[in-house]
Amino acid sequence: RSVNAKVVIIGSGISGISAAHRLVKAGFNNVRILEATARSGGRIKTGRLGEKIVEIGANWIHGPSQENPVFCLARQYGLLEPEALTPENQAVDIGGHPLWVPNFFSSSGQRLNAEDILPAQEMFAELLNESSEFHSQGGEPWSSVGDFIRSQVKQRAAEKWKDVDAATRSLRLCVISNLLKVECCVNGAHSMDEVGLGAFGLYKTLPGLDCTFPGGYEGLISNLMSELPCGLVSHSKPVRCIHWNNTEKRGTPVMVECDDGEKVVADHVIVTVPLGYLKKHSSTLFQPSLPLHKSHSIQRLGFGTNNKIFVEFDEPWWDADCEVIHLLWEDEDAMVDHVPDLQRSWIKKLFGFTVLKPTERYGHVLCGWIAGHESEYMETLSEPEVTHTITQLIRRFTGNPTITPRRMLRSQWFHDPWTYGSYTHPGKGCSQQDLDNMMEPLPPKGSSSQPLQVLFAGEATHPCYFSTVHGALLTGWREADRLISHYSSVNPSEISKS
Ligand code: 6YU
Repeated sequence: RSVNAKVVIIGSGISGISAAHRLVKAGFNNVRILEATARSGGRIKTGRLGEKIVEIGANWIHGPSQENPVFCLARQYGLLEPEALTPENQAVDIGGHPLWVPNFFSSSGQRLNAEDILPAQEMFAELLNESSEFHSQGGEPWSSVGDFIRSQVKQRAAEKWKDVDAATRSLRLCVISNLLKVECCVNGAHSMDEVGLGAFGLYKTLPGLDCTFPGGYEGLISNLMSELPCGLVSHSKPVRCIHWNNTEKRGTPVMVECDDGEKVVADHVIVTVPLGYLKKHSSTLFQPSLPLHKSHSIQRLGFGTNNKIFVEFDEPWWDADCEVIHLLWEDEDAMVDHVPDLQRSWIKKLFGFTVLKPTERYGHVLCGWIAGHESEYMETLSEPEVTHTITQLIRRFTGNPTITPRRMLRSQWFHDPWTYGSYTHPGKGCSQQDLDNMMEPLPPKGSSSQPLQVLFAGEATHPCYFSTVHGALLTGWREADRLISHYSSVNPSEISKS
């Protein structure tokens, strides 16, 4: 059976590709993807640091186990290492918090003992877990995760650490600052003061120990693309405006206007552009404008920046078993996760580095993580400036004035005009309703005009796996299924038997 309805998908990231894949398999023969850039993959983007494969965008399969469609596809395409496929790996359930072996360095050039850090780490982990619970309790005593954590650390430190000497207590509070910065990266937020406490628990994790793609995440994209008909994706084709409820051409209610002037008519459009792009352009992208509840949710949900800075060294300055390096600023016992002066101290926002493993494949490559406005400012600096600042930082924290990186490569997601940031988090005052509003098709329910003219997919539209590749992929399938079930039940005149 084939379906002739014209479906235009805007964006060739994982959600657009997965929607097209599903529709084509179900017999839709008039599907086209319009993609602004010259490549497919969007925020899945594999690059090179010298000879080494590095991920500029998505890094891990979060929760690689049976329920994760990215894991299942990657396994099917043979893209994973044997270890990731083992039942043991799939069964590990750490609630999204990786158990990496850490090394700690301080701003006065000291190596710190992991045992001295542990009480602060444990308290922070406990508070993150508690933060997730307000969602189901139906009340939020503080509006943001940052406010909650700070107030509770003050209270609990006064009780639990009352016999601890002042220097140790101060160090532990510096650890809290560092862990708040880690969370800014995890959430893609400028500060944890901007992440809503009541909605924090909406995000759900899957079992499985996070794994990577040894040949690059883009292998997933190229395998999926190879199963689509040739010419289905038009690259370098930015969309400027989606005219819905369009009466100009009878029968096709949507007209998509491209930057190059081409006008593409469609029965249905699936919009997969990132939330960052919607925040900036939704007032001109849709004609007529979006319903108010939808545009309010677009503004309420958060979309911040998380960037990576890859640095390669001739020799490691960290332990052989180390998986993550934390940099603790000794003047940060006020539990801060943002800096007062971007130009002078943006680098203080970088929480540290993850170590690329295995060493046989990567040599000595670290990935620095930096979120927020400090990260956006970093994007405006030249590569030599960033390299210089990173070099000074490492020399200071190790106390070794000779360490010199061999190469550097950083991402610049905020200055990507088709993304404007990295991924979605629930902002203050957000609730499940905002994610429901994000995925609601146009025209809204109850309207008398032709249904399902504009559908919405993309990571920001997933109710519990937002900010991830598997979430994005599932939203593409969800919107494809919406159309498939529409044509199998409601509108048989659109279906021609082939
Ligand atoms: C994951 C991970 N990961 C790191 C970094 C980033 C992201 N993610 P796309 O943007 O891909 O596609 C849209 C397309 O639309 C695009 O090609 C545009 O060019 C195009 N477009 C835009 N405007 C257009 C126009 N006008 N016309 C035509 N085309 C247009 N996810 O699973 N594992 O390790 C990471 C990470 C630096 C930037 C990530 C990770 C997020 C994913 O990359 C992302 O969700 C999907 O790729 C998006 O696909 P898409 O199709 O929706 O959009 C509470 C709380 C919770 C805490 N959350 C924790 C979760 C942890 C998130 N982890 C992220 C971590 C890393 C490191």
